[in-house]
Amino acid sequence: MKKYTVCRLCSSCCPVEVEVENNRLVAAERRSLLPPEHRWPCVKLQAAGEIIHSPDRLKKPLIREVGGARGKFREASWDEALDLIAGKFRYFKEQYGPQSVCWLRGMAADWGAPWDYANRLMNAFGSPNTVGNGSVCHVARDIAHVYTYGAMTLPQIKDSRCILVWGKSDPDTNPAAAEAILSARKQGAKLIVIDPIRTKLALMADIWLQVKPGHDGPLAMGMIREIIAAGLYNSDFVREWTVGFAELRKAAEPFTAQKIAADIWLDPAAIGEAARLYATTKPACIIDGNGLDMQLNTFQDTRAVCILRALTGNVDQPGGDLIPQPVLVRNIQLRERLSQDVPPITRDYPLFNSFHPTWGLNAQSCAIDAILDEDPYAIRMLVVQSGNPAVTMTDSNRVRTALEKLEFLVVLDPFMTRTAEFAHVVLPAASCFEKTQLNRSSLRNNLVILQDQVLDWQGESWPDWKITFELGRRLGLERDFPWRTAEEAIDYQLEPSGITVARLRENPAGIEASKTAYRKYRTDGFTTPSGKVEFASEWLREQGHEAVPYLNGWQGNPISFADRSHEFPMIGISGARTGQFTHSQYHTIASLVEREPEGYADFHPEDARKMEIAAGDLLKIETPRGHIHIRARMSEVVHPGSVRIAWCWGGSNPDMNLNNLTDDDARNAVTGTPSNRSFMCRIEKVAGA
Ligand SMILES: Nc1nc2c(c(=O)[nH]1)N[C@H]1C(S)=C(S)[C@@H](COP(=O)(O)OP(=O)(O)OC[C@H]3O[C@@H](n4cnc5c(=O)[nH]c(N)nc54)[C@H](O)[C@@H]3O)O[C@H]1N2
Ligand SMILES: Nc1nc2c(c(=O)[nH]1)N[C@H]1C(S)=C(S)[C@@H](COP(=O)(O)OP(=O)(O)OC[C@H]3O[C@@H](n4cnc5c(=O)[nH]c(N)nc54)[C@H](O)[C@@H]3O)O[C@H]1N2
Ligand code: SF4
Ligand SMILES: [Mo]
Repeated sequence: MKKYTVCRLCSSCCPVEVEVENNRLVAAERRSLLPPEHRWPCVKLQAAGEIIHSPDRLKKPLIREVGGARGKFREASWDEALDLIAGKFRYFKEQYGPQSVCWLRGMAADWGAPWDYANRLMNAFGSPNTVGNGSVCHVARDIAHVYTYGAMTLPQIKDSRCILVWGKSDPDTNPAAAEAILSARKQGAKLIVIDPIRTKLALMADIWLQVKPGHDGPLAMGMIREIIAAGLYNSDFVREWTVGFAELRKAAEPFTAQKIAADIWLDPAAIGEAARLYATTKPACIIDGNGLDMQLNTFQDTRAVCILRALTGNVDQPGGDLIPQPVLVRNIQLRERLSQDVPPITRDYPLFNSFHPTWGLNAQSCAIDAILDEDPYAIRMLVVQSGNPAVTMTDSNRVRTALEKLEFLVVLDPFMTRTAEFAHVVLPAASCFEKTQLNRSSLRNNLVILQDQVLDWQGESWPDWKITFELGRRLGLERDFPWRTAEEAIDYQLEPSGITVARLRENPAGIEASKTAYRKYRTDGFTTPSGKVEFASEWLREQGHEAVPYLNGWQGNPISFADRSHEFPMIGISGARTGQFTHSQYHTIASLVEREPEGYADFHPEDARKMEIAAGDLLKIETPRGHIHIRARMSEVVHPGSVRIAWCWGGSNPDMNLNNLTDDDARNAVTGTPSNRSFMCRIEKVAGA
C-alpha cells in the first residue's frame, strides 16, 4: 500500500511516498517535481526499510541493573520505567529544585512539535533547562539573520540567476536543494561556492573560493567592501530600507582584497570577481550552511553574509532570499510558567536565549558545564532525547566525564548508543516512520506537510510524543497533557491556522497557509527594532557586542589552539557529512556501511610527501584535548596545510571519535558556539600499523 509522509532520517525533512506491506516498509521514494531520472538520490532513504526494521532496534525499556556497571541493563515494562523516571524527577525537585533536571535534545526528533512538547513538560515541571543543540546547528545562524533583517531567509534557489553557496554541501545533505541548484544551473544560473574543500558543488561552480577554514568573516567583509567601493550595491534599497550604512562602510574599509587575500588563502582578484558576479547578477540568493555554524566567529561571520543579501537588494525578492511567512500556530511551550528567580544554565547567553519565541535555549555546552562545575547550580539528572552527545558534542572526553558524573541519566533512542551506555534508563523510541508529527520546516514557512505514521511502533517502542505526554501525566500534569493521540495535540497547536490533521491527510502534498508574497517590507517593514535592515544594530551595541560586524577590526585567529600552532601545525577540518550516514547513525546498516566501510583523513599530496605519509597509513591525530587513530587518504580536495577528517565515526569506533580533538573552552560570545570545525592538530604515523 502506498502512503505519504515526511522522512526524518536526517534533518532535511523530505516529503516521501512509501510502500508498506504487512507493516514493513518495502520501498520509499522522495517526492520531487523532477522526473525520476533527474532526481538526486538519497541512499539513506533507499535503506530506510533496513534501518527501521534493523534487528538492533531497541524493543523494550531498559533499566540499569541495581548496583550494576555501566551498560548492564535488564528489560522492563513501560510502567516500571516511567514510574522510576517520574520518581527521580520528583526526588531531584524536592532535594535540589526542579532546575537540577535538564532535558537535552539532539537533532533527530525535530525542532517542531517534539521540541515544543519537551519544553512544555520541563516548563510545567518548573525547570528552565530544556536545551537544544542549536549552538552548533542552524540556530546559531538563525539569530544572525534575525539581528539583521528580523527572520532567517529562505534562498529561492530554483528561480535564482546567481547562487552563492557558503559552507553548505547540499548534494550530500539536502537532495531537494541540490536538485534546485541543478535546475537553476540548467537555466543558466551562475554558481559561486565558498568552501575550504573542493566539494561536488565547487567542482561545477563558476567561481570556487577555497577560503581558509574559519576565515569567512574577513572574506564577507572584503566582498562587502568591494561591492561598496565599486558602487555595485542597491542604493535605493540601502537608502530606504537599511540603517547603519555609513558605519558598515567604515567597518569594511580595511578589508581590501589585497590586504586580506593572503591571510585567507585566496587570490585578491578572485575575491573581487566573486563579489562582482554576485552583486551584478539579479536575482541572486545565498545558501548558508553548517560550514558557518560551528565556528568561533559564527555570529558576526553570518551577520556579514546576511548583510551581503541586503546590500545587493536581494532580500525578499523572487529568486533572492525570501523572508518566510510562518504558519500561525499556538505557542504551547508554557515558558510563562517559569519562575524568573532561577536562571537557566545558559544564562551567559541572554541574546541567544531570547531572540525567538520558540527556539528556546541552545547553548548546549552549558549542560556539560553545569554537570561538571555545578555553576550556577548542579545538573544532577539529564534526559537525552534523540542525540548522542558522547560522540557529537565538543570535547568528548569532557562530555563523557560529565555523563559519568550524573546521578541519573535517561536516554530516548531507537538504538543503543555510546551515550545510552551511560544511562540508568533507556527508552526505546519509535522511528520517524512510526509517528505522526509536525516538523519545524513546515511551520517556519508555507506549505504545511504532515509527517504521518505509516508503520506500527516496532517492538514495544513508543513515539517521542507519547513518552513525553505519559511522563507529564505521571508528574501530575494531566491538565497540560490531556492528549491521548498525536492528532489531538497537533490539532490544538494548529488551531489558529485553521488547518487540521484530517485536512493535512487529505492534502498529502501539503497545505499553503498563505500565498507566498515578496517585498513584504514595503507594507510591513522588517521585524527589527528600526523596522529596517540593520547593518548596524543598536540592540547589539547596547548588549556590548559589535553593532556592525568587525567594526573594531579582525582580531585573533578563530581556529582552536591557534596559539599553539608551533606544536600543532596542521589545520584539522571536521569533514562534511556523507550521503550514507546521519552523524553517528546507520553505521551498523550493512548496505550503507558497504558503500563507505571506513572514514579517512584526507591529505593534500604535497603535505603527504613532506610528512612521508602514504595512502592507507594509520595515523595518530592529536590536539591538546585528545587524539584519534585514522587512516590516511590522498586527496586534492583539501588545501595544503589542512587535513579533512571524516565526520562521526565515533559511534562505531571510539578510537575515531573526532570530538576527542575539539575544544569547548573558547566559545562565541553570543551563541556559545565552540569551534567543532576547525582546529590545529599534529599528526604522526603509527609505526608498524
Ligand atoms: N566535530 C563536529 N561536531 C559536530 C558536528 C560536526 O560536523 N563536527 N555536527 C554537529 C551537528 S550540525 C549536529 S546536528 C549534531 C548532531 O548530534 P546528535 O543529534 O547527537 O546526532 P546523531 O548521531 O544523529 O544522534 C541522533 C540520535 O537520535 C536517535 N534517533 C533517531 N530518530 C529518533 C527519534 O525519532 N526519536 C528519538 N528519541 N531518537 C531518535 C538516533 O538513533 C541517534 O542515536 O552534531 C554536532 N557536532
Ligand atoms: N547525509 C547527511 N545529511 C545530513 C546530515 C548528515 O549527518 N548526513 N546532517 C543534517 C544536519 S543536522 C545538518 S546541520 C545539515 C548540514 O548540512 P551542510 O550545511 O551541508 O553541512 P556539512 O556538509 O557538514 O558542511 C557544509 C560545508 O561546509 C564546509 N566547511 C567546513 N569548514 C568551513 C569553513 O570554515 N568555511 C566554509 N565556508 N565552509 C566550511 C564543508 O567542507 C562542507 O562542504 O545536514 C543535514 N543532512
Ligand atoms: S535527505 Fe534522505 S534521509 Fe534526509 S530526510 Fe531526505 S530522504 Fe530522508
Ligand atoms: Mo545539524
